[in-house]
Amino acid sequence: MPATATLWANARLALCDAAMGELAQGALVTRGERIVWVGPASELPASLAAEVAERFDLEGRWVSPGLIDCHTHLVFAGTRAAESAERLRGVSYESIARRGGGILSTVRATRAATEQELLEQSAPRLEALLAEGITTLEVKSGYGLTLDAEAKMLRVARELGRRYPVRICCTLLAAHMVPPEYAGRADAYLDEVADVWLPALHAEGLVDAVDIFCEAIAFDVAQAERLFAAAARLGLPVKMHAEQLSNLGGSLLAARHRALSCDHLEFAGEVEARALAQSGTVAVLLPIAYYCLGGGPAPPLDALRAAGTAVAVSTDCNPGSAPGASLLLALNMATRLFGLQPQEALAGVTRHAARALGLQGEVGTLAPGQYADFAVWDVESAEELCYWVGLNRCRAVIQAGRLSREMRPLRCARASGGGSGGGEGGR
Ligand code: DI6
Ligand code: FE
Repeated sequence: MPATATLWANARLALCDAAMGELAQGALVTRGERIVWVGPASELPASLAAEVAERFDLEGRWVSPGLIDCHTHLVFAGTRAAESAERLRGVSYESIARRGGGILSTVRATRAATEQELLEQSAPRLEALLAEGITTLEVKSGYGLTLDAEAKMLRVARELGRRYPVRICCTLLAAHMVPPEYAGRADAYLDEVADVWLPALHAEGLVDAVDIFCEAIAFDVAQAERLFAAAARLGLPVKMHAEQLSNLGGSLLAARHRALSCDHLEFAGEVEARALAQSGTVAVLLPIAYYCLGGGPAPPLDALRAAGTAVAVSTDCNPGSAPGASLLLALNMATRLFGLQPQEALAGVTRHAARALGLQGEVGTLAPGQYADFAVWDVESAEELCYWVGLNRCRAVIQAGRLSREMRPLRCARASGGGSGGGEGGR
């Protein structure tokens, strides 16, 4: 039988299992796209060692699952730098939205962009995330707000997933804002999205999940309920932007519908935290948006901890409230601004982020059967991952079993006749 496996030896493994365990002298074996074995190097079965065709010596480096950015609006056109400057002069995010700026300003730019332009403008943001060890990310629509423009955004997201070594989950967020064509007719718009656009886009294979912005400037709880019912009819999971700027009770509805995640949550409290824990809904915290909107209450971390809610951390990469494409920065901010411990933050961009996308059986932990998605870091620990501000210590990225990125070379050798020593070169 030909040797087909790859051994990743001499690693410090952050398993990101339920106990957030680590293996100091660990090894991983991958075959094809999957991990087939993880354990202490000394316990590698001889039968498996015989199958190893290629051996990487990670020289004691720290290895985590590939990071997961579970909430982004990465595909959009233009910027809103001028609005950001206005906010610095004291104009609020909501008042800019109410006069037709904000999200609707990005809607105008995104509608006007061709598919190619949208792809070219979004690619650098994706590249920045990939350089930080991200191997899975979610991309939301929501800047098209016509059937065609929403489809265009989702096709661009799918195309990015084909062109780059990354798994992209596409979320329909047509319920992001009421478009000008439906001004004053939010119910009619929502019903069109739920009853016509969602089935059509789903039939085209463009939708993995459905999201809604539940907020006074966007949609209310009754509208969210109708959208979630439509998603359920198609067997699609749901998510919600909830309790970001006020508390409308969205997260309680999301919990009743067993949403994958409820995101933002600055205005949530103990009742919401318990409801999310009971429904297994992940609380996704978005510290870059919190930072850029300039304060207000922080998400109720103590209540989330007390309730046992799974907490994820994400960039929210978008042109308005979170113009940033750095999950490492979000990690640092989650610890500094929200008080997460580094191990909680690491769980938030691995195992819990996977759950926020319904992918917990596939990614987010280092375990046999999972996709072989992992990142090699020039750091000592999770503490160090959250510690640097604007310094990327990612050394290499492996996505679906393939070395997709090598910032600095790893030591690799082809096993020839059983010789799997750590010699340099060999590739
Ligand atoms: N909440 C957010 O943080 C983003 N969308 C949303 O519903 C902001 C989107 C934007 O300002 O463009
Ligand atoms: Fe968002």
